[in-house]
Amino acid sequence: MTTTANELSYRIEQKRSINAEFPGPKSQALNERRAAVVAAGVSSGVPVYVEDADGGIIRDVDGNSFIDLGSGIAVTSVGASDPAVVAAVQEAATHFTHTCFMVTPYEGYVAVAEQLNRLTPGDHAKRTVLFNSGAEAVENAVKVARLATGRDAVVAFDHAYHGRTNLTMALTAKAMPYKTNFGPFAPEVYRMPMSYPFREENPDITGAEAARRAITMIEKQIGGDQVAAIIIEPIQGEGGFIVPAEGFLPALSAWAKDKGIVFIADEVQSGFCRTGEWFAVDHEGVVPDIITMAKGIAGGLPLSAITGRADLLDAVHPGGLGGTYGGNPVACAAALAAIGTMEQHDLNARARHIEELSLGKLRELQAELAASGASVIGDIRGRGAMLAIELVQAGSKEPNADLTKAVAAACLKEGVIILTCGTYGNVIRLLPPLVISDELLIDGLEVLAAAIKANA
Ligand code: PLZ
Repeated sequence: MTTTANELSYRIEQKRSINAEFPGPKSQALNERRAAVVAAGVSSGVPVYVEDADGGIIRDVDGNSFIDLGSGIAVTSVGASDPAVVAAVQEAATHFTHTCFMVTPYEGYVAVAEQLNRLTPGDHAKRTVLFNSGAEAVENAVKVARLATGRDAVVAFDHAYHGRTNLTMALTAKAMPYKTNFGPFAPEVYRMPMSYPFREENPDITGAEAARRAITMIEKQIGGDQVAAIIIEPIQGEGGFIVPAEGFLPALSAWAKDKGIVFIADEVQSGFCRTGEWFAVDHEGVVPDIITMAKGIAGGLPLSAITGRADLLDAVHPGGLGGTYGGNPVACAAALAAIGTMEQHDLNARARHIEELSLGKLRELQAELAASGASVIGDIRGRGAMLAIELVQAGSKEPNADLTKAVAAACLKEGVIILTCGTYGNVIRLLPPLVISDELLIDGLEVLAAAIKANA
């Protein structure tokens, strides 16, 4: 039986409350300690330190309560302290925190694989392997594809983000900050044009035509029979929440199938109810050969996975896949609990509700701005609780990164945590926890609207 989101309950008061001066003294002291010991290469968008988090609220060490519209980059979909996840973690940790599945296996790993094989698209025979991070899942999906096909080339897309390890840096499109000076990069990675409806030269190009454009380039530059895998985020995350034109993904996956190319959907950011379906490919009925998952999968614990066609995964020799921590027992317990919460509270429906509520408000704002001669919202897009607005110089399509930064800063000042993204740094993205209350979400959206109006 499912219950409605109205029956969600919270431990911390779900209310924004900010002192005029923050970071407060405790966060400032921590920032000083940090500067002396933590490498400068790791930066944080928000200068306060967290003490507690629940539902749609993050509370800092000085008692400020922020509205969380980022979910730790799409991770805490069930909240940062979902009672079911917390209880499962506590129970699992009481028994054992680690044994290594490659040494002495345990049930949790098998149970997670059963759930992922059930929830991922397609009713073909599937196999699953568990890892720790999204990048590690991507690396392994490519390993499997190369072994199973005996081919080398991997196709990725413009605006793609797949991680920060060597191969996944190569797959990632954006140089700064992800790649600059970190090379040389892994070979045999080819980049193809994405379907990016807002920025197409020909605004009438269909999804199928955009797929054909990429396929023609693959055929010319690589040859379809040389390609091991095509990897794509069905909705691109860091690159700007780009939703390809309808028909793009189905055409690409159909062509891949025809050529014996492994079609990998990177659902690290878009998976697990985020878009109002279990996976973003579900919106167009696309069935990937391998799907990569992480982030939302385990309610905040580090866990990632690849699930794919049994014939591909089982082609790998015993011992060919693994890792010390992959499928850690505490993380597996958290994943089983998080999936339970998603089903119990029907978080897919909740994500669709968030979409409806937010899009209405954002479109009103766009019209209001246009009427006042400040049309800085170039595009509003996304699905479910993975929504974005692309900011431009008024009346053009010129990216407006300065405004984007100013808006995020203005929101933070009012106690609303908002993330930005995009190849051109001009996209505001909304990734609230799916358990956020309507009141809190509306409050956050109103702060966002005011910040855009004030800075436009
Ligand atoms: N694939 C689609 O979104 C991670 C990265 C933030 P890891 N996205 C957030 C940052 O600046 O590091 C991501 C993703 C997609 C792969 C990854 C990589 O996942 O768990 O960060 O390795």
